[in-house]
Amino acid sequence: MNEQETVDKVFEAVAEAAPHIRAGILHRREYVGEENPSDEKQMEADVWANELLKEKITNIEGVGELASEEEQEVIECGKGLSVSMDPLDGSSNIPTNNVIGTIIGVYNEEFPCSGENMISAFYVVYGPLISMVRTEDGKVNEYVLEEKSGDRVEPYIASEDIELPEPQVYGFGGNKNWSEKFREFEDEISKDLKLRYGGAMVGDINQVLHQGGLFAYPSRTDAPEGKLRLLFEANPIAFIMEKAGGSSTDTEQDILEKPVEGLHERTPVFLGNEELIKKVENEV
Ligand code: AFP
Repeated sequence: MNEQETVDKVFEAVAEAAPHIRAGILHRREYVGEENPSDEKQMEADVWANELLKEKITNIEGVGELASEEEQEVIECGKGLSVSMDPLDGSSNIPTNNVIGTIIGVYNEEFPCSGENMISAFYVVYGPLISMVRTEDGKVNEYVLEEKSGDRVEPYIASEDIELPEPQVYGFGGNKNWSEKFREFEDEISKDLKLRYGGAMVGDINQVLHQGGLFAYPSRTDAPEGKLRLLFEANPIAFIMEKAGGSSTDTEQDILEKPVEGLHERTPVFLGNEELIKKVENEV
């Protein structure tokens, strides 16, 4: 199987799992009393989505290893591409029934490796519909999933060759612990753009992708590296944003060029229209 065929198989496996993940949340909304490798409380749904996707992805021929936000170590499963996953992004939105997602990155290098080795990325949004945004032939396409009989899921193209439009919205996380400098930056941005922040990266990013603007989870006074994980959240979304004509930074360098030291390391993240990323690099 060549690399593209493997990427397509991973996409199909995630599409097939997505309706089950959403349906399974109903009875898995309690915290399990454990923490994930980033010291965050795990919900039953986090553990379950991780197991479901792990089973599917590690069985794909052409996948050599899988790294998950919910697993301490890399799982070796054969020869081939490396897949990263955040099985349920934004699971603290589950109790209030707000948007959550799944984020996948595919690399042609062993973990831990930088975003420069990424060859494909996609994310699922569990909203009123289940949609999947993926990179394909250097473009960004959005699919809507329709469940058919049995286990079949049909992805229908909803938006093709998505390009970031003129900036309209922004969403910044971590506001209780922003630096003074970042507060001033936010104050300025809020004069031009409409605030849209929901607390799940995929949901907030999906708005920026469709409406243009800036998503950020900056360095916090109590957490200099911010909250988001480089491998599981920042890199795949940066890859998608850049293919949609946008850009990314940690304030000093392109997210995708950042060297990776640890599997679960965090980074400040800024993603969106190029002119806004330049503004971040000049002012934050
Ligand atoms: P959870 O998975 O713990 O809900 O965290 C979601 C997330 O990693 C990311 O999806 C959000 O952008 C960010 O954290 C939200 O963080 P705040 O709760 O600090 O706003």
